[in-house]
Amino acid sequence: MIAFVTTNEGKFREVSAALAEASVRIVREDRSYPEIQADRLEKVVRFAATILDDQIPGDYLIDDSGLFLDAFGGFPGVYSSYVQKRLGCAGILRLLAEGKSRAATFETVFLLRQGDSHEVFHGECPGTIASGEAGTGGFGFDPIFIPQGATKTFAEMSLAEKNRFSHRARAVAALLAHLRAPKEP
Ligand code: ITT
Repeated sequence: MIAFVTTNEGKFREVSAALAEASVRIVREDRSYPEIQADRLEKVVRFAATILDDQIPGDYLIDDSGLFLDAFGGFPGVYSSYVQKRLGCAGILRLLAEGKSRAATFETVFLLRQGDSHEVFHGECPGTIASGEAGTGGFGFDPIFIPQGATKTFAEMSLAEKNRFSHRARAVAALLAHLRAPKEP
């Protein structure tokens, strides 16, 4: 059994639904861990693992995600949580007024600790920032993000639909490929 360590219920719902399709079960461990200031999500999860390794006895999974805006060199990126709390979706829409590029990418990095090993998995979803907020599903920046290939925001999609496009679902696919790969003897 893998513990998914997250304070974010929305993440847990998405990951557990995607893994359930492959008959992999996870349990939620609702606790926070230190997130360092770094330029890449991968560094954040790798540092967090050095703390969680002593706190969590068995196998665990963590997810660090961010919204990267082209117009601002990737900001808020690793600072997405702070920006979501302080500015919210409305703040992002204000920043993008005045004809700036609306291209954006969501990224997720997972770290899986199994036994003594740490494995990292990435998922990305390119898209655009909508002209206004739409939809009530999902969480965080979902009301303003339209993934490439869709005409509505993540917040206007069902969980299953979001999982067909999302950064997190792509990270789940990479995780599943690893879990299914034959183990070294
Ligand atoms: P953890 O306990 O797992 O760290 P968190 O919500 O703090 O939960 P992150 O630091 O990874 O998670 O999230 C960064 C921010 O990006 C946060 O404000 C989220 O709401 C937002 N976010 C992450 N994934 C998202 C998604 O799929 N859709 C919309 N917003 C998302």
